[in-house]
This record gives sequence, C-alpha cells and structure tokens, in this order.
Amino acid sequence: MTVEVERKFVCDAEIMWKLQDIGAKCIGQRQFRDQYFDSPDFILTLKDFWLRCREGLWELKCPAVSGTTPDNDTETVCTRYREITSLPLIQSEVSRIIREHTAEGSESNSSQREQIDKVAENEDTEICSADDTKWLNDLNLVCFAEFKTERCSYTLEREAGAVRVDLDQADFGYCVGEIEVLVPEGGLSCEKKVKGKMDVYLQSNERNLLFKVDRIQLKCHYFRGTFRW
Ligand code: V4E
Repeated sequence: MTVEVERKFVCDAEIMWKLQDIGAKCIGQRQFRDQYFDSPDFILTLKDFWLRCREGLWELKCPAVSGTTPDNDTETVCTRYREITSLPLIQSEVSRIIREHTAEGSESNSSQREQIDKVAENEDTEICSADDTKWLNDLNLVCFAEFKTERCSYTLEREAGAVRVDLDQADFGYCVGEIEVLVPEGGLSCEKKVKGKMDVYLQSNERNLLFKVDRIQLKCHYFRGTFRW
C-alpha cells in the first residue's frame, strides 16, 4: 500500500541548479498570500488543526489522528495531514471542534452556542462565498498569521512516478523546499525534521502571542511545533 507524504528540506542557493542537474523541470512560479485563522485562545492550533485562506481558497489541515498535538520529542521527517478544501465541510468541522471545546469548558453563552450550531449545520452559508466573513465572526475566528510566499514548482519523472518539488521563499526571509512523493507505507526512516514556514513565522520573537485563558492574559510562544508559555 502507498501513501502520499510531504517532506520538507532546507534550501540553499544551489538548489535550483541541483534540481536541473538531476532532470527536474520547472512547471511554474507563483506568488500567494496565506492567512491563518483561529479563535483568540487558539482552540484549533492547539489541537493541531490549521485553518488557512490562500488567495480566496480555504483549507483545513487536520491531524492524522484527530485531536492530538504534535509530539515534541519525536521529530519525524514527514507529516501527514488530512486536507479539507470544501468550505461547507470546513465550516462544519471547525464548528464541531469549537463546540466540543466550549462544551468541555462551558465558556460560551447560549446565543454563542446557537451561532456555532448554525454554522455547523451550514444554515445561512449556502449562499456564502469564499470571501464572506460572517461565518468567521459567528465562530469568533480571527487572522493570527499572514505572509506572502514566492513558490517555484518542479516535477521530476521517475520510474515509480512523478515527484513534485516546491521551493518556497516567504516574505519574512525563510526558504524551505517540500517534496511530495508516493511511498510504500512505513518506507521512510526518521531523520531531523525541517521546519515549515508557519513554524518559523510563529517562532520568531516578534510574534509572541497574547491570548486569554480563563480571563488570565498569557504571553505565549511557539516552540518545536507547539505553543508554550
Ligand atoms: C500543518 C502545520 C502548519 C500549517 C502549514 O503547513 P505547511 O505544510 O508548512 O504549509 P505549506 O505552505 O507548505 O502548505 P501547502 O502549500 O503544502 O498546502 S504550521 C505547523 N504545522 C504542523 C507541522 C509541523 N509542526 N512540522 C512540519 C514539518 N509539518 C507540519
């Protein structure tokens, strides 16, 4: 059985020449702006769910095993996330997570719960377009990270199939490559993990995050794939 896996790698100035030397073909270059959304107390991100809007297209990356946070001690090379791209499905999944969280802590009042339920059932959202922000307001979701990326994509034909390589340069000065392949399940060894753009964005000192838990204001920073304070 094969699975699709993504692996990040460090980019240096030579990488484009190296790719060309091994026969990779450039299939395009594009620029995009990513915005990541969460509740003010980071309900989604703390559960390893990543809600993103990229140039009007929504995506929710969900952890392979729902509800777990990344294991800081086991630095695995590859990450596997379930990716949801249908806006109604994203809305119901996000509202389910928020509803479960608020039920656990009984933090919301009944009118907030009604709003969440409406979004969960996609009431009012059938006519909702990708730029509508009402569902974000109803779920109290705000943009907590925003950056632009310049991406060059390559393809490399191999006997086992095509390999796609993306080279990303983010506007806050970080470069990262990502290779996407189909591999036999369990067929990858563990080496040191390379950080993604969001990891680096959140870890930079200027982006310590302030948020409220149980009415106490906490200063929080992002360290090795999870929030610490
Ligand atoms: C899943 C995740 C985050 C969201 C950003 O994911 P990433 O794959 O870095 O973004 P990008 O722009 O390459 O998306 P694509 O264009 O492929 O859709 S931020 C942190 N995580 C968890 C995570 C992590 N901590 N470490 C690694 C190596 N991957 C994911």
